[in-house]
Amino acid sequence: MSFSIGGGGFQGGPKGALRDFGENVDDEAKGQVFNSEVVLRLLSYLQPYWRHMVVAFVLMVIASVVSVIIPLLIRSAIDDTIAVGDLAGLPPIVLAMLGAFVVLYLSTGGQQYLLAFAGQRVLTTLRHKMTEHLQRLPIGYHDTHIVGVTISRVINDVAVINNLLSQGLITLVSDVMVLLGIIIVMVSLSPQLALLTFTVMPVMIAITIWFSNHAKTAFRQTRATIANLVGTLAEDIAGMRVIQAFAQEDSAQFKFDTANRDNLDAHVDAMRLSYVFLPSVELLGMIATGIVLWFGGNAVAGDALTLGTLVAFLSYVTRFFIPIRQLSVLFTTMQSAMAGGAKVLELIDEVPSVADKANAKPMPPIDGAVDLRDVVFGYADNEPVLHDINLSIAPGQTVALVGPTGAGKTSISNLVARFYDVTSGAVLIDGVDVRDVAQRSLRAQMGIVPQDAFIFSGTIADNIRFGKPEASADEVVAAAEFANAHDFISNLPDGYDTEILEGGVNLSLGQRQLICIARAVLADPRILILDEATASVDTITEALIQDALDRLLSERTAIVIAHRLSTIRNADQICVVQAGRIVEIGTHHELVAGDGLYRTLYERQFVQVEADLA
Ligand code: TTP
Ligand code: MG
Repeated sequence: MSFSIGGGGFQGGPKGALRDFGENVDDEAKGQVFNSEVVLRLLSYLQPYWRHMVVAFVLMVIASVVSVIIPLLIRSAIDDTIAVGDLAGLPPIVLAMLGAFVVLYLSTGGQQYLLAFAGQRVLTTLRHKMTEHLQRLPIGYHDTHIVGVTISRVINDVAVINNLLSQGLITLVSDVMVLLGIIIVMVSLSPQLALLTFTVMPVMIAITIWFSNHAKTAFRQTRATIANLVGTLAEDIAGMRVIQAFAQEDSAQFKFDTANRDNLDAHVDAMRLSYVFLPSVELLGMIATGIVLWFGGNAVAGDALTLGTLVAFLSYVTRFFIPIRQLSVLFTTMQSAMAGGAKVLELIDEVPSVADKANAKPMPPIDGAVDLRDVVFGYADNEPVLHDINLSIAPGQTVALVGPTGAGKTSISNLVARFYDVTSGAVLIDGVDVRDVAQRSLRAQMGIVPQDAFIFSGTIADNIRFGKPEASADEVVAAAEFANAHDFISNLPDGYDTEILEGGVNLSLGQRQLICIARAVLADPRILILDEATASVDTITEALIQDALDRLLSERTAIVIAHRLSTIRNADQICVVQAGRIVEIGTHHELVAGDGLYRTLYERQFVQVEADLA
């Protein structure tokens, strides 16, 4: 179990080992093309850019009108000048067409620019909102959600929403407008030819329905499988050391390949759009053109229709199928966006299980009394892991929690830091129930030195400064000296400015622990929670760490999940935790004098160490 650092509430590493990321596939949204609730809520993010959207809309209307007018200019060029041999009228029409193309060019370009401008900003806002909310969600949320899937929400799902908000909605309106415009003009030019063109519509509708039924599942799967792929990859990279150590590269590769192939299959399915549907629309367009050419040609020969009208009509038939094709592409974009949007909103709506009350006040400066009263707690409902915990710690005392693995020591410390709320009973600090005060004001006065010594990328100084970013260079050095970290840091070529790689891998475990202690020293918390590392370090480092800890613990209330004999011996109280209960409590001498679990543990575990040290 990783732990949080210095009051920030950060998670140590990716979770979800050996979990099947595929669980996600089933709960993707139900393939809706339009979910008004999702769309309305997402649209509200466009609100700050309403001016951009209005201008884009106006440009879109202009572009639609111009594109419907152009074939009419061609018709006029043929019927009014070329066909009657009066070429004097041709230049103005050509000029008008050039003008129309320039207007089309500018309005389309401007519209694209405005949409991209607003869309990218909405994207950034949504990502900001999501990460802000992720930081508010309690550790319990992060412990139970797969890192890769969460990343996929923030990166991929948000991107499909952007497609919808920026391009999709405007395309929808403009395509419908162009389609209506073309239909009106076609009917007014020649009702008979228009009706003939529309004969292909039933086939068109049929294949659209066929396609949408097939694509629905496929597009849902592409979203789910990409989340799965990111999840698998994130876990592989995080667990690379273990994969290589156990020579399980092949099985990890197999697992990844499976996820990769699922994603491929989903995409190939979805690609039906390109290789079946779109050519079909194209074909129908050609058939319609053929029909118009045949009947229209005859009509022109019989003087029932002018040549210009026929040419204009042919141009409309071609254009008629462009918005239809775009609308069907949009249809799939909408499906992805509804699914992605629902997921994004679900994350934003996730109610933190540990939340500040509406009237939560800041925690006053802490003196350091900690009381656990009749505490019962479980991570899952009806599965308590802690029972009837009663523990009273006076300000400045050090309490050591000892006991077998899985007994509930980390869980007790999780409650004191309020990473979780008790099921019943209460945790009081200076007599104040931790649920009545603002979480951050509470944790800002607490320090946590985690078992796995989490180090962020950045310099050593940045890491020491983590809990108190405004600390001066002198303060950082003083904290490092206090923590016995100064010597090793100043021996590094770049000293305090040494860049730490992700996860702190270019530092030894002992060095990382010393830095974490310096971080806690600088933050100077009134209450310190320390999950002592069991990993063995050399005896000199061990002595340095112990010495630093002794000083760190002496000035404040401390709850130590203790493995070091000296920590335990010097503790004011030792709590022996077993199966979620405190079974013994007392000082080292009192407990050794008894014949309970502590004495057994002590004899088995520590006496040998003591003999070694002597
Ligand atoms: P812990 O409180 O983690 O037990 P521990 O800290 O005493 O053990 P160790 O010495 O190995 O660090 O766990 C108590 C029970 O709670 C155990 O059954 C696992 C469960 N648990 C969760 O379900 N979720 C959690 O996040 C944690 C920390 C524990
Ligand atoms: Mg633990």
